Amino acid sequence: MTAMATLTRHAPDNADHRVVEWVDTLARLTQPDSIVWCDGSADERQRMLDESVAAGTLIKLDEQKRPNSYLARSHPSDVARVEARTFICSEREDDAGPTNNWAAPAEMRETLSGLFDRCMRGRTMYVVPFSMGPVGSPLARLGVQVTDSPYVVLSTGTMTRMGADALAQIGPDTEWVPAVHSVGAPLASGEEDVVWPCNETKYIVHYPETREIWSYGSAYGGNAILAKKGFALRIASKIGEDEGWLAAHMLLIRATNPEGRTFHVAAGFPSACGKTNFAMLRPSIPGWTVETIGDDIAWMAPGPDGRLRAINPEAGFFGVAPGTGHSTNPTAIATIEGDTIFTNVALTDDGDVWWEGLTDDPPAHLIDWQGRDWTPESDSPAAHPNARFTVSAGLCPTIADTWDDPAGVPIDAIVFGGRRATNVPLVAQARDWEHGVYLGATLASERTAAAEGTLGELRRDPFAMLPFSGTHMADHWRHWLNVGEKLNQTGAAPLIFQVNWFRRGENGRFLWPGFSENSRALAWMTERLEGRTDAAESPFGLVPVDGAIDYASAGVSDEDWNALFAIDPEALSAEADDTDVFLARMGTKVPDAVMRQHAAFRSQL
Ligand code: OXD
Ligand code: MN
Repeated sequence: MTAMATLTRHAPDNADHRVVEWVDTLARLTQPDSIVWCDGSADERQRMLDESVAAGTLIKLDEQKRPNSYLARSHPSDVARVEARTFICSEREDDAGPTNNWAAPAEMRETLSGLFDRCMRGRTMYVVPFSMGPVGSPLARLGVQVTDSPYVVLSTGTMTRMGADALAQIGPDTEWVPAVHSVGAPLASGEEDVVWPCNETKYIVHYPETREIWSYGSAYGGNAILAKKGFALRIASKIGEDEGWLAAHMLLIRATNPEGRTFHVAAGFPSACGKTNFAMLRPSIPGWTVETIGDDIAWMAPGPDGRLRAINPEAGFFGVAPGTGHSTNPTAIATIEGDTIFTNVALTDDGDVWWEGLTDDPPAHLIDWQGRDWTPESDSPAAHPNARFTVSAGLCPTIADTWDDPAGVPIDAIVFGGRRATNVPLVAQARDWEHGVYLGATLASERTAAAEGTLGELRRDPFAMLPFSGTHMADHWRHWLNVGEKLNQTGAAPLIFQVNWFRRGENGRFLWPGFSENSRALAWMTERLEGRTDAAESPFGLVPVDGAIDYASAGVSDEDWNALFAIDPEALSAEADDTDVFLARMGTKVPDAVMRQHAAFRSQL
């Protein structure tokens, strides 16, 4: 028997032969010391947690303060997604579009074969089968990741339905996404490992046509948990385009009004716009509840009844810790009381975790995310700004009982929101689906705090998908238009809205308190869905009429309320000019409908 045959003997008996052969080929290329097929069991997880503690990759937190929880500290060079090293290798460059890094697939394959050659020497290759979406759901999809990082296995175990049940779904005719990951740090015989192996050279590569992902050099978040941004957004956006459904960078919530009527809302925000806070919103309006279905990604497909139905393809939250606090997001704080892996947060002297924004006052002494002594006088933050918690969605106290319904939930409204200091009103309803696609296509955040009455530099983030689309952005827009057309045939298309919690007044002061008070905008959207309130025309669409939103109860003055909806023709005209440049950059594929909507926006100024 050959050495390799010895290795692959560990494949479960029911593993599809294509998966086994694929693992075999990768093992020959990367030459790990051993191969472990993960079954997703609690025993396996505990064993890997214990091994990671022994290896120093994880630090066990105090069992009383933070039961069954761990802290990881990454290498200081491996702390976030690396967009500049993320590639969409479609056959034609024009199918990746101007917002993606493109490389010719054949050339990239050659580069990667070189990098992956013997890259797992001295390490274990884990085979990690997973389902995105409830196992067996018609909306779910399957994948298998191989990785040489136990931390990535543990993270994928939380973020997906991982293990034997997923593997059992893969039969001879099942489509599954192969995802190959290595930290790129082979160990010579007898060489001691470091706590966070990685490589300065990084490649996060997607082949949309063949639905493959290859990632090298990083063990951090979206670079390495390939089920998340790589599969559920980049590859899924291409699958969705081919099959007629939508992969969206959107949270999912269920809102219930005082009469008990429920509404399902999908909302897309660029990274760092308070998405997790909105997914776990505690409404300030009496009688309302909001429950969480997902905090980051939604897969939405026209259902048998003609309505758009959505699942959260993930099973956990990979949330940004800094800024998540008892006052800003008590639900997230309750979710991570235990059973959580923290990465790059600070360690307290009593074995718990801390980060900027967790409490108003920092502890007197901490060990910072790089393992150094820290006091409030230190000149760098205790937690890395992109420090994370990884936790099961089921532990969220506001999780909806339908969050893992295999049939998904029917979507009533779709919301887009950016971080805008100027121009964009608190809330507006798109006039129709086509207008909504225009609002999504031109979504932006303002890079710098703008002086009053001027426009800051706009960072366009169309559909909040800028770093996550596996296709040409203009093709993404056309696809949304097509899906809308189909939904409109049965009159069942969700309404589309735009929100902005971040408009500023003089001295850069926020005009809207945000957080719980955002429920007032949400309630207005549901009243529009029910036809209970009128709306007024504005260049951004339909906005609330006087008296439709009780802003006084949110502590907002009449003056600030008016400023939240103020129209400054000069600044709007500058914005329209910026949009011209942006649309020109997107090239000739921009759908006529988007150009038509842009002309209509301009004509209203
Ligand atoms: C995320 C992101 O981590 O959008 O979810 O960057
Ligand atoms: Mn995200």
